[in-house]
Amino acid sequence: MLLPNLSEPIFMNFRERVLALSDADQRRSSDKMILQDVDSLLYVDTDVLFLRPLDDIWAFLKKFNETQLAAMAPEHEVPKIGWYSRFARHPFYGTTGVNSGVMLMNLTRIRKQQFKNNMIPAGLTWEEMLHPLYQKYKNYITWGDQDLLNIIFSFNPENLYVFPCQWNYRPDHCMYGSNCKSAEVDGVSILHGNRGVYHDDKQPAFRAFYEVLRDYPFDGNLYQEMYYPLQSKFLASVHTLCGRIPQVFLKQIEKTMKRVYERRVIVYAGSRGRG
Ligand SMILES: [Mn+2]
Repeated sequence: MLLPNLSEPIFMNFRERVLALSDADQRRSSDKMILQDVDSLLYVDTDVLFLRPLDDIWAFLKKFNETQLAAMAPEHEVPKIGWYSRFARHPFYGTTGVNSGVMLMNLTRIRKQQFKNNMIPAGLTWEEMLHPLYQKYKNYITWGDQDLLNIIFSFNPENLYVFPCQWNYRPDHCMYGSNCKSAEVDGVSILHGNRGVYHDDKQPAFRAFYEVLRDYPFDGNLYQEMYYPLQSKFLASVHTLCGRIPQVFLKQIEKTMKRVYERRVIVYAGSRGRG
């Protein structure tokens, strides 16, 4: 099953509701900890595009060891040019921090965990910890929820599973040269068009994906209406470093196309067999 324990997808502003960041939000909400009955969820930004089935990222939940309860990709692959390593004025996870644009959360474990923190020696639950932590750091944080998550997992690194950059692929992974090794091998799995690149002319390779997926008719022909337009838009982006690696961007689309085609052939052969 694609989303165990979720009878239907839930769409809401997770950034505010799951993390309950602002003062106003805290006072207003009588149900502080939401989604009481949800076991696990995938939390994503609105500027994220899936280039392969959702089940594939969901499968990481099963790879968690006993202490892990959330998963994210690093914020950068190169500490020398990463944002946190150069500019952060608060604790962050690892050497480059993590990016919260694509995050898996095991809420059952999160609800049970006592998190280490730098406010009191005893552990605190997620719910008890968030607001005081926000108060403590609000003048030092730049990237909202992501900074708070970095602070939390800097004190509790054993609770985080880090998945490779191909699952949260951003312009930082190619605009100064290709630095996401896992995408070079397997292709981009989830594309994250941060910096507004789906809507401006700075990274035409990213914009190509946004426009082609936006215009794709879901009953359409994958080759003619997705793959071919992507290839031709890529040709127009070779003047950028990201546009010079179409194989990295297109590999998972090719695989998905093949999977869909094979499934159709099997269904067709099956129906003929029964007839
Ligand atoms: Mn984003």
